[in-house]
Amino acid sequence: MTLLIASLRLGRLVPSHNLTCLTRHLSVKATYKPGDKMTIAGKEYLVDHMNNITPHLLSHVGKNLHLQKHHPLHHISQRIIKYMYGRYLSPRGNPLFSVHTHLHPVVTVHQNFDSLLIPKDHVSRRKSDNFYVNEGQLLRAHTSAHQSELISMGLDNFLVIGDVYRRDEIDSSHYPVFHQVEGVRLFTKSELYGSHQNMEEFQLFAKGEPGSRQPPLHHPDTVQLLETDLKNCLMDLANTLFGKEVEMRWVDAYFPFTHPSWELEVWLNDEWTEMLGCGLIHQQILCNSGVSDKVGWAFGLGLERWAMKLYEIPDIRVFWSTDPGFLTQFTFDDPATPVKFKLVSKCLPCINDISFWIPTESEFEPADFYDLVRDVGGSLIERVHLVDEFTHPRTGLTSHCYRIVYRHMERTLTQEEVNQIHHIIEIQAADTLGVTVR
Ligand code: FA5
Ligand code: MG
Repeated sequence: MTLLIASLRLGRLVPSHNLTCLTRHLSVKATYKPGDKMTIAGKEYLVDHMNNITPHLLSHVGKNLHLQKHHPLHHISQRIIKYMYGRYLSPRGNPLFSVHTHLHPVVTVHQNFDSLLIPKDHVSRRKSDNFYVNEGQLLRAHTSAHQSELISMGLDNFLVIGDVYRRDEIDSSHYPVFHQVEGVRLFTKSELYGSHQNMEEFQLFAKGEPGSRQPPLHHPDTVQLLETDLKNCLMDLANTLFGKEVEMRWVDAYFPFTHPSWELEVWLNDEWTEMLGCGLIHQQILCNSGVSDKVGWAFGLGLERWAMKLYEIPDIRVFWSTDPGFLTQFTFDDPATPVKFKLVSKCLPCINDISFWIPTESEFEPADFYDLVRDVGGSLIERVHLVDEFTHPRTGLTSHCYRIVYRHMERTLTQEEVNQIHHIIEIQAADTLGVTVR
């Protein structure tokens, strides 16, 4: 990353006459070429043509905010663990759930997609949506990537907590790196129906076609019991963390790996915000993992969203701040300490638009532009989104206009500072994406 940008992030200013040499430096941006080795969280990987991990993104890997002692993501994950430990106990009074917080973020395409029955042509596999290391490996897009291997290892009740990576748009509740908590709970027939006197009369599965090779479908009673246990678990978690009055609602959803599936939304920053996805684990996944005699549920929640609600943090970028004004607000040992985040200063944003013609012969993806903007502007980028698109009636050329909202977390940026970064983005976009800035 250049001196200019690094200095801006540290809150210092570099005189504008440095701009020419800095932009020249930027245009020979370091990227990995096929055959190169890339070190990710202490492990070396061979890069191929699929690699799209930018240096800026790479600088986030291994930070493990969820493991940093006084970080809000650590506090809230401790509270979720404590809640799950207390809720599900063995007959001897020990917690049923095991907790996995150190699984390496690079996973195989098989783990992230195939093991979860995500079809080969599913849009979620696209290069424009993920950060690939090479053809066979990527930075996990969700903690569900670990479900199958942990179930195969014989685990019935577990949480996975870790960093996940997606080439999403940036706004106050989306960031390309965030943290998820995955919960999985499996039941044998006697665990699910054990409390019924006439357990023999109940069935885990509905009667299928004789001789069918399809995995069995859940019996409607099984669906009912699993759905109730899952939803109560998650609503009680929300009530435990946010209080009894919190407004929430269930929305039907679709995931290839659960059926039925739901999302839980909570009223946050004046809108309904999706806090988690969940559902009953597709029986095929359990059969493939060697446990065809059990049924179960799973959920995946976005830790930042939960922490934003709990601590009233208005912007997801705040979690990456190393500013003492932020971190000292969370310097306490008991994770249950009630605290509401106070914005150190609400610095004003600066908004600049960029318009360009898309090259006719290229497969231009907005995600490539979003990465470029983030790579140049780092944490100064609050939001980048497409505001206008049109095709010229005569030339057939398409133009995109993107709005970039710049905001420093600790001070107000000057228009001149923003113009410098904006100019570098224009040069880089022309250089690396082949667009023609208008
Ligand atoms: C999933 O990732 C599924 N694996 C969840 C799941 C697990 C479903 C197990 C069923 C069974 P989704 O893409 O909706 O689903 O993400 C889950 C949660 O992560 C969201 O509800 C949201 O809270 C959070 N999230 C998603 N994208 C972002 C983002 N860009 N920034 C911050 N949080 C995000
Ligand atoms: Mg979702």
